[in-house]
Amino acid sequence: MKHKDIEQLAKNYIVDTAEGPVNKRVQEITLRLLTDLMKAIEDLDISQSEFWTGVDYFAKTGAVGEMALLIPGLGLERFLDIRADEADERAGLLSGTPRTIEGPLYVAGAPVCEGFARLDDGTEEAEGEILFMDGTVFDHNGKPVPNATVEVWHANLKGGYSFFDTTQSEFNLRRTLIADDQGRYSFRSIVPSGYSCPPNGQTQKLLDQLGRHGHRPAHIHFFVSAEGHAKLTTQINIDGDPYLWDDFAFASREGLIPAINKITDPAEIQKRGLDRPFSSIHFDFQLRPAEASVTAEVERPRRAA
Ligand code: MBD
Ligand code: FE
Repeated sequence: MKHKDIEQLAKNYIVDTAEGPVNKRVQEITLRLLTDLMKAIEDLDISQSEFWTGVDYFAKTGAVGEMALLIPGLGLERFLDIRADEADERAGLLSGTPRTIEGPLYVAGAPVCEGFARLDDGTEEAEGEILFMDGTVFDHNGKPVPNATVEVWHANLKGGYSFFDTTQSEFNLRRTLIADDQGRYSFRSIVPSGYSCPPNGQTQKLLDQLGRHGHRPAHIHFFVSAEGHAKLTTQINIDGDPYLWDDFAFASREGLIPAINKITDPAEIQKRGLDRPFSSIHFDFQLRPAEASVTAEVERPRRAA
């Protein structure tokens, strides 16, 4: 079938059939996606069996709760960020800490702590490397933002996230930090491991067909927000991870890979009340002004506990 005929057919099915009130935006998007899909079926001569395999794939992926994992794996979540960066750039607002994807594993409602928090419940302390991280939240003029909110979440040593990994304690490795009156935050935790897609899951099943791996380098997620500033969604990477520039979700960015320092000085160790060396990361956030909110606040379904 010719593309022109496909366009007419899709319009017949979606537009000409309307007899009640129409949500024009939904109609426009549905028509476009349907038309493009029909063209792909035609151009690639997708068989009926292949078509139903695809339908079943998406149905199962949704049923097991992996749609929001497949999206970053296909690069779509990163693509949305590239477009948000372009919009900020057009508005003259592309500054501050780079954004990078949220991913599917945020959970709202983490305990709120002022200034400092310990994120880990101690169960992996002996096996893991103790991490201290601290920094300041600055505004676009380089002024500290008092009492900024820093939400932080990361994986454990097995690459699992509490809530989704029900073997972990409630809100393990998740906190909402309120920065002090000089915009400073700090926390103690353990250095996380990288995440891997469930090996028998739906996302990995497609990645296998594409000859791709499903690994992420070790990382720590943040939402940084404050009144009058655009909410920042970002991550930092743990430097040295073999997957640092080979992330299945394409989220690594220059500017988000702070130095991780091994602290061996006995005086520093004692000061933290520890008996062995630990790792330390210093990382400052810089927020963009609220006018950037055209692209700042992303609404999506999120888990809450
Ligand atoms: C993660 O931890 C993550 O951050 C993303 C983007 C996808 C899967 C797991
Ligand atoms: Fe993650």
